[in-house]
Amino acid sequence: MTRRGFTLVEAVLAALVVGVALAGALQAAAVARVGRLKLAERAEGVMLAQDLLTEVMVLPFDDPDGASGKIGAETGELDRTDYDDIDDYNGLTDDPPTDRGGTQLTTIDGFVRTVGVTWVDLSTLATSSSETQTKRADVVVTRNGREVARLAAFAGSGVRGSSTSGVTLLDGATAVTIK
Ligand SMILES: [Ca+2]
Ligand SMILES: [Ca+2]
Repeated sequence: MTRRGFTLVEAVLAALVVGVALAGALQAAAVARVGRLKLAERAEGVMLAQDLLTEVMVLPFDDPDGASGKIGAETGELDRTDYDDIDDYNGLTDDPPTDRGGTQLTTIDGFVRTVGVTWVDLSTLATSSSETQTKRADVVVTRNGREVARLAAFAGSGVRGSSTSGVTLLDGATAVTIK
């Protein structure tokens, strides 16, 4: 018996093979796209973290009106436009991320920045509940509730000036943690 072409079964099998190959290719493309989006999200998150950490760390170690002995904004300092020392930012939630003037920093939805500031023991870098001469600021960036980037920096009272030249960045302080 001579064969003049594909039987129906062969045609169906061929279509299946093509279909499976196409599905695999589409899945690979989707995975690549998710990977690209994740990278873009991470890059944006790190940028947003660096931006806010810089805003915090250029400020004086203590309030210009005198060290208050507590972490947090002083009386009458209601928002970022009033903040004038590092620890004023403790507890800040920036949602959506904006600069100090209120201009939104990213067009990507879902990003939120938070800041925590604590005293730390300089020798151990452990958090201290009582006043020390060193403060640690942590900026955490999340997107849709998931942590994207976290940056931390340390400042010592004796080495701080009014400019960034006095900022003390200890080993590991500038390490970017991406999750
Ligand atoms: Ca202050
Ligand atoms: Ca303060």
